[in-house]
Amino acid sequence: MDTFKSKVEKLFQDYEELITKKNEQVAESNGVYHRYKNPILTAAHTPVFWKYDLNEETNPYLMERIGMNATLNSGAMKWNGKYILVVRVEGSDRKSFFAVAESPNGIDNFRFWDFPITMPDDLVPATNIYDMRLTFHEDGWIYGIFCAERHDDNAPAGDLSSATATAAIARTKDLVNWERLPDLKTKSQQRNVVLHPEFVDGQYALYTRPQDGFIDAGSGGGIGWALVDDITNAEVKEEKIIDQRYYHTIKEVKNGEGPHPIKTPKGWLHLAHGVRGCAAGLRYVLYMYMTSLEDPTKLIATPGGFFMAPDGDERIGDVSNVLFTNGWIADEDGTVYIYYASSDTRMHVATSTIDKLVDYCMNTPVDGLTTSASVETLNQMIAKNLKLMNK
Ligand code: BGC
Ligand code: BMA
Repeated sequence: MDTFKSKVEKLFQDYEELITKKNEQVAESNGVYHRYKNPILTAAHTPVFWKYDLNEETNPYLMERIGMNATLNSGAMKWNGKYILVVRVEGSDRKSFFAVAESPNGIDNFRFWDFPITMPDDLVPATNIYDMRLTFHEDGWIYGIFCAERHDDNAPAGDLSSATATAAIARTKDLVNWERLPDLKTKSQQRNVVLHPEFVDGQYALYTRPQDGFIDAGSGGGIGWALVDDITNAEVKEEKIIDQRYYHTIKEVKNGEGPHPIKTPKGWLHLAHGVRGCAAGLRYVLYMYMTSLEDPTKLIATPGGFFMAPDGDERIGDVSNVLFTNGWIADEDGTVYIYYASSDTRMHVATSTIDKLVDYCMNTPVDGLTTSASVETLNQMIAKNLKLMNK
């Protein structure tokens, strides 16, 4: 008999089955990284007690009362031996908020903490917040830098779409209680701002992404770098572009830093997203680069092309043709867990190692920016290989 109680039990059973499902590496690989069979988080992974009122008197039909739409662009860190994601959860009302999910192994069994993060507001409350980058800074705080979006009140009456994007800054010691610091002051709008984990010349260092408007990266030029002396009143006075955009590349229209870079003996390893326009809209892919340990504004490796692009089911979602990343974890044994979202809908993991990623960055040919240069690079490799193959 389907009583209210048994229906609730079934909801919880199905939920447990979903979130404890074992994940497996996909067999095919290009040698650089491995994808996994199942997404690690979807809207269905949000707890039953977030969606349903479990009281029979107030919800006799056992209907969802609060809809969850997507789990996407998540910050990541290893913390107390657990793989932690600060997930961008989006409700059916289009608002996103942050919620912590943790896993014992980084690839499956991600479970949300009971409550989402209650993020304090800045002086002017934001309408939406999203895409947090986590940084355990050497000053001892865990920082979250994320985008705060507000309606642009200078827009003509009736324009309900113009908005402003600002980098919001908050810090915590326990991922539950967050201290909100004033939003970053800069000349332009900003998205994809990321805190470097170390002091540089005694200052906080930020990766920035200056933009002309809410969507248009325009004259901003690419991924920037800025030093800030006081993080509790952060202001960008000087911004230097360290990773530029170029015509007819995967980052022609926009690019933005992903998570903060990983320190390796050979340099800082960076993961970023690049955007190009096409008839289907914007296409977002992931790419990598490296900067020097001595001078983190200096590029030392710029592998050409994308590192990962939407594949199979990843291509389809609320905003199709998008891979986006703002979290990765480098484990003690050198394994790297890359957390990425597909099409603004669900979260995935891919694994590689620090050594492989450094090798990828150092030995993937750079983009010569023309078809002739690409063919020349290809010919060189073919000629060398045919010689080896004694042909
Ligand atoms: C969305 C973001 C998106 C941005 C620019 C925001 O309203 O929430 O996901 O990146 O617009 O398109
Ligand atoms: C952006 C990002 C993400 C999103 C992407 C695609 O500008 O900041 O929030 O994944 O657009 O919609």
